[in-house]
Amino acid sequence: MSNRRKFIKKAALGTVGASTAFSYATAKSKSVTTKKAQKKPLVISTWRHGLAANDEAWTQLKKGTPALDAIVAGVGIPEGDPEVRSVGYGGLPDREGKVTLDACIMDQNSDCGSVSFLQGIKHPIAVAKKVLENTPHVMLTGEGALQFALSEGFTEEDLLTEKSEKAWKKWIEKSKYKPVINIENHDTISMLVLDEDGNLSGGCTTSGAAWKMHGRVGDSPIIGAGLFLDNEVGAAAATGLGEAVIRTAGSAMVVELMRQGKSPFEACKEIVERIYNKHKNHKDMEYLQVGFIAINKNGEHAGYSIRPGFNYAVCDDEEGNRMEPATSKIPKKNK
Ligand code: SD4
Repeated sequence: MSNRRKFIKKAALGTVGASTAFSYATAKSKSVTTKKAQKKPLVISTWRHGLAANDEAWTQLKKGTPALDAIVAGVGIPEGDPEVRSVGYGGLPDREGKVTLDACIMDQNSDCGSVSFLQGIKHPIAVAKKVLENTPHVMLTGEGALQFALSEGFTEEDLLTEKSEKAWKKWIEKSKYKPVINIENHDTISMLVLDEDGNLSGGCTTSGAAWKMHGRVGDSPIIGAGLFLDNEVGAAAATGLGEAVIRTAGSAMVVELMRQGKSPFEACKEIVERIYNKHKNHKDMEYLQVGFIAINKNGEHAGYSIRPGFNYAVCDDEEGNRMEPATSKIPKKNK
């Protein structure tokens, strides 16, 4: 059986965790640990749609495709899937019924590219990579990002599916902005890769918060907020309420704590707790969800969120492609 088919089979059978092949770096119990992959490469992605993204990225990496291209191909799967309502085509629109997309990508040399408030282009992550490669800049936004994409050969198309339009029309009946945790607002795909050579890279792509104001940009295209890595240390990425992640420079802080010697688990936990504490009396607290994933140079990885419900997909040679639960600050029963 080919490696790819083995992975698909394993994923379908739900081959999750629980192997002695993992060691637990800061272990007290399995639920509070950073997990260590035995071999490179390693790919981790936020949420269940991370499984399909990992599968594609993994196939590419195994063919010798460079990590950034593997990321573009991997997260391109949920971007192109109309059933994934929080990323790319089929993503839920803003309050004016416009699908606006944010994405960024970063490589081992700290080179990065980003697009924000981009409309009409199905694969913003691919445009972000072109920004990295073909411009002297890091970020392009709105109309300028669209013009750049078109000049690079991307095609403009309508990204609002019938289903998403219907959902928007229902929403405008009441027009109340109160994101539903883990459903409307928190399914950005972020992918982190430790490649065969031990180098780190990452990408992040989203249609952002559903029913946001027109022009709103979240954390996902902002290097240091939605995604950050330092090839000497580790990589981190966020999902959840972008405003809270931007206020705290979330992903950059997770990487900085790993630089100071914290494990991915400890680093994610500390920043989630900081965000929680900073928002205790904030109007956003009622629906605040933020989750981070992180990996370090040794292939240790972890996920941690404010509220339960967050999980991430992990793919390595030892155990294939499977979901791992993230630990949450607020226990399940208090959800
Ligand atoms: C944002 N962090 O735009 C993103 C939301 C998210 O699926 O995770 N969406 O705030």
